[in-house]
Amino acid sequence: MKLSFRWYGEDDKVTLEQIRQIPGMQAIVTAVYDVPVGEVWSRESIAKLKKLTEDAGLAFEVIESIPVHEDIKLGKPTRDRYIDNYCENIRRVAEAGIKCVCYNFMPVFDWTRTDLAMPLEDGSTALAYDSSIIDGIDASEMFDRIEKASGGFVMPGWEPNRKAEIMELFEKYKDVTADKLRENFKYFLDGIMPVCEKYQIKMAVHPDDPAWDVFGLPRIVTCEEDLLKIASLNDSIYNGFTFCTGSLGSNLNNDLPKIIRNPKIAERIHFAHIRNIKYENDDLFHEVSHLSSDGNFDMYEIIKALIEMGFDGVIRPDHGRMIWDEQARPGYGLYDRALGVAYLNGLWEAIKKNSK
Ligand code: CS2
Ligand code: MN
Repeated sequence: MKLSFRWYGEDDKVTLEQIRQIPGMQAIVTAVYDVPVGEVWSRESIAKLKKLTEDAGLAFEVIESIPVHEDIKLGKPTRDRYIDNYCENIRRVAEAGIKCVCYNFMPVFDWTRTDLAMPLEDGSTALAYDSSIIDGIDASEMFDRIEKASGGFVMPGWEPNRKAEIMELFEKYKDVTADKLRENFKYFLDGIMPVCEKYQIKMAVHPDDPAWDVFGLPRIVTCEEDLLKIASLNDSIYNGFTFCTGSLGSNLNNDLPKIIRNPKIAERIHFAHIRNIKYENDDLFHEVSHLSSDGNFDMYEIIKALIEMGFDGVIRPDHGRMIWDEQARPGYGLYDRALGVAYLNGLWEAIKKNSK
């Protein structure tokens, strides 16, 4: 495994110097953030990220994400232009040394939460999701809640300037069923895979978060069966997955170690996100520290399954809690994610030594 940390570029409060001091840290996961979705990233922006990362002694290895334009997910005639742009971005990041691109295929929104700073018993705060709230409101109401709760930080997909287009987008998705979305996914994959093969870029689709339909929008990356269907959309091994425990595991019916142990899935796990969540009741889950005993997942079994299946890709801690009075982007502070890395290091070393 190659340990990595997500870094939001020069605006990130967490610095590359801090990241480098985390034990075992090797690589940075980042993206160009100032280009509208669907457009081509400048070579200069990519080169700058690479230089900053490498000057800090870290590897420039994974892009998370190159977002997929809604017209591609909707299957609009304009999608070809956006797929061409996507291919161009793949070429450009590959030329800068990138090996893997994480992305998602969720309509309209990336991860959804009802609370960005839910107080936990120990005084920390964490992101939370309460179905009983979501099930009772529409997207625009949700949008308002997030804007109020974010304390100046923007959640991916919920940028303030998107509010106006949200309801319009909902209208456009009205006739898009899960099967239709999957067809559009195949069209996208068929369009980009030849370029991925040529430039050896492993595409790693991120599971939907939470792993079920929200606000009536279809979601197709939610469980083992979905992953197998995606694998069959395009045979290329470059058509792979980000194994995100917190997202897939939000549906407790998903047995994470079992999914990893499916050889058809394991061979396509190109990137891993590790975090833990805890269900308080049937509706409400919140994020917790990475420790198994703090949440619903058995991290030992998850890491063991990855090791046993020969995972040798890049891995990163996903969201962390806000602890020690840190003020940072929700889910993406330094401290709790760094503690998560320390724990991952421990699990990895112990499992490796025990498996000899
Ligand atoms: C990330 C996702 O913060 C997170 O949960 O794992 O936002 C991820 O970056 C995207 O879904 C990938 O496109
Ligand atoms: Mn994730």
